[in-house]
Amino acid sequence: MKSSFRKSFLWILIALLIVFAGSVLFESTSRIKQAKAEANFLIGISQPNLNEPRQIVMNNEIRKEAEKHSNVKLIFTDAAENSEKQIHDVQKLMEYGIDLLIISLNDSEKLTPIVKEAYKTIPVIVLGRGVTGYDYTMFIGSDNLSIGKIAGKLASDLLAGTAAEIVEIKGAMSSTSEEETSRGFRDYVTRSPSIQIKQEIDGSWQRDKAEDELKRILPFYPEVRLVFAHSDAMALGAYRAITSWGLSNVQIIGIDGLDTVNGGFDLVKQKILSGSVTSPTGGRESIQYAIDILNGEKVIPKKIILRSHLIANQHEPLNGPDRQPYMMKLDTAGPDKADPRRKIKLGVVIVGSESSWRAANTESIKTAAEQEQDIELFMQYAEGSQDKEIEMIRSLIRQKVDVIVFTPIVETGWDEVLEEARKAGIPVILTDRKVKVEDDSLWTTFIGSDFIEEGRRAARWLLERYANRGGVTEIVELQGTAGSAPAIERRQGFEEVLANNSSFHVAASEIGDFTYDSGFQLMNKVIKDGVMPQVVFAHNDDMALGAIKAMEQAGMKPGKDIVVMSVDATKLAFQAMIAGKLNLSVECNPLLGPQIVKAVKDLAAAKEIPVNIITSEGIFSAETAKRDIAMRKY
Ligand code: GYE
Repeated sequence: MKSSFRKSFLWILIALLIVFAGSVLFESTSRIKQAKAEANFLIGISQPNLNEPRQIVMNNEIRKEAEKHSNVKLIFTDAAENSEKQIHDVQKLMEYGIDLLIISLNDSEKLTPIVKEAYKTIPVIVLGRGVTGYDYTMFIGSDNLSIGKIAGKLASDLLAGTAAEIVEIKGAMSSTSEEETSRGFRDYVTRSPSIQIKQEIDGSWQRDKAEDELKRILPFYPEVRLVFAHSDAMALGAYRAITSWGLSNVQIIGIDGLDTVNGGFDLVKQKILSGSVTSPTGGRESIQYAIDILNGEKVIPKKIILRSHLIANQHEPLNGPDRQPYMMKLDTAGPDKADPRRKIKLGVVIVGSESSWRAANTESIKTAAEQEQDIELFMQYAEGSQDKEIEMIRSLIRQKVDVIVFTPIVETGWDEVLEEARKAGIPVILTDRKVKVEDDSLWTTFIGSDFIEEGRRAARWLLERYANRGGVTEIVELQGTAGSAPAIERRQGFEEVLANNSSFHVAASEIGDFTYDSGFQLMNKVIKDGVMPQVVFAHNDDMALGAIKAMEQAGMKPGKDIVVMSVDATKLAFQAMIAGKLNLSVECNPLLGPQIVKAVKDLAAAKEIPVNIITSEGIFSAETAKRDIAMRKY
């Protein structure tokens, strides 16, 4: 009797549980369906966890920004630090029919496949840690190298001249982003021979683990004067370890700078930390770009890197002078600039006639600026001379323009003139090419391409097609202008991918200047030197076309018995691919005008803009050139 009663009770319990579970599922699904019905846009946000303050602040920023749009509804998921669960969360969000996915990855490698899968049907914005490859709509992150440099500069200032030992607390011992932060930090502190980084410890992003690990090693390093922790949570753990040993003269620097209880902002104000470097979450920006993407906005960058700032007691608050380089002073530099109807005086210094890419780039900037009623354009052409560029920038400073946009022909030699622009309170936007300067706050943002990735793409295409051709494939590389970012970085990316493959050998690497003539002359020289390459890799289309001419004059069949690859993907390149003379052109998008104008107007509106805005690009081969040329805009 008892057992049958127990059995029927169990069956009733199971039935009730099923009904309850069903009603919950029905309720949540119907709520989701209702949300989708109400909203024009349903955005899913997949978080790796909600126990890191950073992720909570990210969600709060997302909610706050989304509240500005009544037609947007959000669904948040929390993977509780479990990658398998995060994969399931994304699958569930897709089943709910979200229109766009925003994801902060628990583990880049494990989550890349599901991001790639989602990207096949909806736009995907990746926040923070990157995925491998480029199968997503947009990446928003911060610059770990720059964060490390800012922390390293503060450490050097704090320890100036003293013999000191440093302990570094990392969130993970073998992650790319962590290595970049460390590299930036060392870039500064290793300049002082009296400063030594004695030990790296793994705090696994956790406050308590950082405390325990530091407590364990402190007795062995009595000369420790500074701890650099890669998160404020771990920095607080370090503080607890230091105070538990009764040490008083050890300074602590953290990262994140969140304005939350026990966040970096709070800990610096309490003088628990000597400084913290902000690492913006990108939550606000992710919704701003999500709306643009869902509204079909054409100009969507592939990557934006948000600027980091130092929060430290001896520095002015964030809206003090160290913010000035990023914020245009439209309303403060004198009576004529106080007039809200006044136009933005935009000074532009361009390389000048160089290549068909350059012509398209110049036209894009000119057209975009001239279309704006509230922009007065001052455009100057430097004809390939750095000295002329510097002189033109100085003339724009004398004319008191509001913002300067320029393409640095080469990477170095800009510190002095950029310092003059900063002193004049004029923000500088770099377009197309980057600079190498001592203080990166001398420029406000870089808008252009990822040249290293362009070089990698050319090499990956070559590997995919010719890795098994047998023997060694001899390559001739025609480099762009010596010292220019595209030449340096395309070569870096190309050689990085081929580095471990003995089937490919760069037989000759000649330095050109991105012009047709230099391609023609260099290829003639290579042929006269008796080098018989199977592959020619030119850093841009114009040099490739010049080299093709030289090869044809020498009786060769470029594109057939010699593989010819280049970068830019200009219309001339498509015509050469259709004619069977060029095999591949990696896209380098010159149409930067709209993004430059957007950045200028954001600056004028006193908005902080990303430190890097990287354009979206692909690769184009001869096989599909006839189809693709119809869509080309340059
Ligand atoms: O590839 C080339 C131009 O700086 C990315 O310069 C640009 C390069 C481009 O002359 O065609």
